Amino acid sequence: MTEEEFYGPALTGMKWAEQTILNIAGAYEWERGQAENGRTILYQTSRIKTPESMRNKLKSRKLETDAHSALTQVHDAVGVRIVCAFSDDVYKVADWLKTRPEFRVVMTKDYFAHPKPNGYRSYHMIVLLPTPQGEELSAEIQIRTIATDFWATLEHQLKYKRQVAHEELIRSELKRCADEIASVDLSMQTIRDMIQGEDKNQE
Ligand code: 0O2
Repeated sequence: MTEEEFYGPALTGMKWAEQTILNIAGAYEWERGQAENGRTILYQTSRIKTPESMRNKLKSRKLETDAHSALTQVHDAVGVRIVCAFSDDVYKVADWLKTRPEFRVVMTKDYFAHPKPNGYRSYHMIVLLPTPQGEELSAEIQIRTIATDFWATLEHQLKYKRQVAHEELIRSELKRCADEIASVDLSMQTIRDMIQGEDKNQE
């Protein structure tokens, strides 16, 4: 089933919402004039959730597997991921996004402050955007460090494998890597703060 067949006329507004969020986040550096210390946002990715993945999610929650459910019962049919270098930048970008007039932040989940038991770390925001078609659409913005994005991309592969040899070992190794990544993220942040502190002292 194609996106058009599954989401129907709502797809136009969904694509508009996806592009609007990418444009807003893409303007962060310019609006904040922070480029002199290196880019805060390294890259962004985005997607409209595939009909197959959406139907599986709805099925697993025992919900109707149609477009109406997809757009009202779950919030990540439209998803944008923002990847930063440093942990502090994740919160700077999140705080800035919360002030944007183009959408309303209706929910946040801080998996950095409260990592999942498997080690997943990320900052999630559910936003509501009024579309030019006069509807209100929800979208999920995930903000991560590059190191946690690297981890989540590999861990995500487990989800689509029905049978994985040595699954227990893989999960415990991933958890160990997640903890090491959290520690490296903290050290990198500390080193950056020291370097930038040096700059300020020399001014
Ligand atoms: P995919 O394939 O990335 O789309 P909600 O969407 O708010 O109704 P949910 O799904 O519990 O409820 O929200 P949450 O916790 O914000 O998670 C949504 C998305 O975050 C997931 O979408 C993943 O993209 C990511 N995510 C959450 N937990 C994990 C995790 O443990 N590992 C990885 N790698 N990613 C995670 P989907 O629909 O699961 O998948």
